[in-house]
Amino acid sequence: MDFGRSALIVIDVQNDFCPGGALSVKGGDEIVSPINSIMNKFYRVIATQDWHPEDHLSFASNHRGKSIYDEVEINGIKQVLWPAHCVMGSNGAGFHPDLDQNRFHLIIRKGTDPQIDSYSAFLENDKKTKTGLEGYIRSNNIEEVFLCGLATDYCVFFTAMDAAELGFKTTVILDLCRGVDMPENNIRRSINIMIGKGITMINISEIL
Ligand code: VGL
Ligand code: ZN
Repeated sequence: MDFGRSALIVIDVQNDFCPGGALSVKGGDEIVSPINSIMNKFYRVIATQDWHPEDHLSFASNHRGKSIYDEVEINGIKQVLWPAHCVMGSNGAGFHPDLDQNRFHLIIRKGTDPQIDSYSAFLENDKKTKTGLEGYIRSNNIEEVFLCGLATDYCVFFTAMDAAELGFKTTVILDLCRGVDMPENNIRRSINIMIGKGITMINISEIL
């Protein structure tokens, strides 16, 4: 495989998405060391952090009478209500302590606006507001992106779909992702939609 001008995008490998965290993803910590082991293959390594203010609209605690995992519609945008997670500056928002941050060229923080969520590292959930990641990638003449991280069926999925839509050759390293799988079979459904979009699915063995 040719990694010429390609970027690895490491999505949300943060304490709150790992076992013991506020929105723990099963096996989230298992991907840390293999992700470290592939970083040096890529021209650029970009990491993202979910980075929410305390009054963020995605927190169930900010909606009277609502429970965790309820779905609501706010300003015409569907929103799953999550336990409070990745509060900016908190330990839960920090990268997993074993993740090799020294190799990051860029860190993108998303979901910082209290009134809008951002699963994708490219566009907020209004599908309009840009995070700046597209500009960085184009400025660096990067044509191909490889994705790994958390969660397969949320932030990895939406980032991959936007990357493909923007015209970048997009590959998901599936065994370096872990998902929420909520609702049931959401991971499988997300993978099928990504494949339908022309996104390539590989495993780490195809990189090492
Ligand atoms: C994520 C739910 C809420 C993710 C972020 O990183 O996949 N999921 N916020
Ligand atoms: Zn979030």
